[in-house]
Amino acid sequence: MGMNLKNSVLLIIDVQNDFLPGGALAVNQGDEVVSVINALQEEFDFIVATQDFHPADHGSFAANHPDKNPGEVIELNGLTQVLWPIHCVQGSEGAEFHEELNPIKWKAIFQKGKNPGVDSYSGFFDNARRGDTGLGDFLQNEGIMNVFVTGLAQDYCVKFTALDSVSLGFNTYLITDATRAVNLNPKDGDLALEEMKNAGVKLIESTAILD
Ligand code: VGL
Ligand code: ZN
Repeated sequence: MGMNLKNSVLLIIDVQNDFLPGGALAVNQGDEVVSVINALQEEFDFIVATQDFHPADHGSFAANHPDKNPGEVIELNGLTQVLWPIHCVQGSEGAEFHEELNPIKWKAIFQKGKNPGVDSYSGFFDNARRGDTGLGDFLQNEGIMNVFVTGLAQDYCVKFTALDSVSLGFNTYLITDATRAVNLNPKDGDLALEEMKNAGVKLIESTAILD
């Protein structure tokens, strides 16, 4: 192992069927992260997953706004909101984790996006930074100091989770080959990497841990 992983969490963001090829909000090559994450899981004692988990009437779904299409931007209760296809609805197959992702060592699953009035990209807080999933306190109470972020999507939930992790004082890494971008605009993934790097997120490849 190339790194000391004491007091570290492997954070797996939203590796759910709707974000994988064939899903409602498919991330290109999103399925390629699964084998990398499974290999990483062998190196960590402490693993936590997040799950995008929307009610059917969620305000981020274009279908819940007359004459709106996915990709359009609206104001939702005072916040700028990109509209998405219906995805990760509570109880649906699309909300389930990829069947090959191994959940055996997971300490907890934090669900987000349950409030229909506000989206929740970060695994820590909703986009208004009012609702708190409890993930930050959970990690702090467990003595976690280092957060290694993986999963989907690089330019949305992964980015906002990593930025919040830094802001909460965690030493934060993004494992770049364990994430993929939606790329609504073709450069979004690269811009997200830049933004995370500038905020103090350390970009590493899985080989830094697996070698
Ligand atoms: C996500 C868009 C909408 C994500 C979730 O997991 O990155 N993106 N909901
Ligand atoms: Zn969502």
